[in-house]
Amino acid sequence: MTFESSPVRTDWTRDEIAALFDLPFTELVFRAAEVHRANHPANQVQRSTLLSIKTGGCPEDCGYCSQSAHADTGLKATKLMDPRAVLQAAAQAKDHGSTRFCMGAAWRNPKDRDMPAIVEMVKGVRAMGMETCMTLGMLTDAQAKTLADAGLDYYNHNIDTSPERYGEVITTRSFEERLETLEHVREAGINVCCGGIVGMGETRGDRVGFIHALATLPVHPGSVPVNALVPVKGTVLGDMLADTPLAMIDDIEFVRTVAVARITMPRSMVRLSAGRESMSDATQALCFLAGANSIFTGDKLLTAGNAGDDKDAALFARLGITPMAAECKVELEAAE
Ligand code: SAM
Ligand code: DTB
Ligand code: SF4
Repeated sequence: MTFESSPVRTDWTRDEIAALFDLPFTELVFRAAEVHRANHPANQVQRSTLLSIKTGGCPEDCGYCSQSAHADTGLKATKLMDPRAVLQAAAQAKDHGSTRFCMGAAWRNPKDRDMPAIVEMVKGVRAMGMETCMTLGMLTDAQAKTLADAGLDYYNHNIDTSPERYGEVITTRSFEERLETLEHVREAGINVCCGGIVGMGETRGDRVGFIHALATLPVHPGSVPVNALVPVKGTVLGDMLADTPLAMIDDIEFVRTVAVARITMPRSMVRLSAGRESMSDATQALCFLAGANSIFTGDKLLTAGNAGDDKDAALFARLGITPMAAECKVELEAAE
């Protein structure tokens, strides 16, 4: 398959991005759909599966996260899983049609003593023919190289929100530290997966700043997860939303965010991520029209619920969407 690819720009200005957000809704979605079709197969959606390989007790204070030790969510902390159990879960995900397995640990950063088990997981999942992704917190350049040598395909590390809002959501690490880890990952030759969360009570200006930060990275992330906040009781932001339900993101504004991500980062996979469980089929359909072309499958994300395979199979059938094969990415790269 060949595509008439859109030019990839990393010099977007905030004004240009704000102007996209301001377009009449159908005009914005139409433009995003055009960019999507010029760069990706229109009715194919990639499926990735998540596994929490080390849950809870995290020293970071991310205001949205059920796994932060600063939150009071009642979540039980666990140790790092045995690689054999991880490989069993990956085999099950593959049986269910997933092509990428994403392993997440509730760490500020991995300790060097954890790396051998992590490397075993990456090698094992890769040997099954699935793409691998890890999200383990901050990495040194040496740790990024170790992961690259193990064959890791993607590393997820989100900027989460605009640089100016960041300090209100997380105080234990800085936006700049996020960028440093992304640089280590890029320099090690691992594909970057980087996005964030909307619906945290941020302003439109923060959403502009969030997309601007992603679209002006030296290289666009290969995958851009757009999460809608899953409000968890006992977290700062979950409790804030329970008190002020009006702060919850409206579906149309969520679709606008997806559309602007698609237009500004034409070649990236835009992933409709957390929060899908509480979205209507119609909203998800609008997201796919606006250029989202990847989802998380299975009935669990890391700790929160997800739509589940049966619901997703029904949604795909209803919309005439087919699952994207892993090779598709290779075709896209070859078309460049
Ligand atoms: N500890 C690692 C880190 O922060 O980089 C990896 C795991 S962390 C759970 C991965 C991402 O999940 C976060 O950056 C955030 O964007 C997303 N996330 C976490 N909790 C969420 C929630 N309640 N709703 C939506 N997205 C969430
Ligand atoms: C991402 O941006 N979203 C995924 C993945 N990267 C690791 C995680 C979503 C987590 C949702 C809340 C939970 O399951 O605890
Ligand atoms: Fe820890 Fe990641 Fe949750 Fe932040 S998002 S508290 S770093 S697990």
